[in-house]
Amino acid sequence: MSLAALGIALPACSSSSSSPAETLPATVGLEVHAVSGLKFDKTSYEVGAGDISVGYINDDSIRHTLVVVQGDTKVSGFELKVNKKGDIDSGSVTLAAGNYILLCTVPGHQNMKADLTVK
Ligand SMILES: [Cu+2]
Repeated sequence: MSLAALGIALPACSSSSSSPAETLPATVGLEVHAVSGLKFDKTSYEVGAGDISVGYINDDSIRHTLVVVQGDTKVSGFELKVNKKGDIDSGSVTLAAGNYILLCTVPGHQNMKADLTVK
């Protein structure tokens, strides 16, 4: 084992770049794509219970959102938005085991719906 890397000089600041963070976190537990035809890429998703990192990718050309609903109740504090093709949003939501629905809340997109099984 070597500690020789301790002498590396880091740049003092990085004020020049302001590119948006449009990449997925390395450890996404649930990846959902919005695709053309007002739908998600799958009709059902499955993920382990707990703190779930969700990535939402827009493969369509219009704005979409992603919320989680259980019964008639939206899971509070979680909503992802992708405004245009190629947009990526991510966030985390804590879910107990159970059956949920993924929805897009944009008016007219009520067919964007998928089952989410948390186990
Ligand atoms: Cu939508």
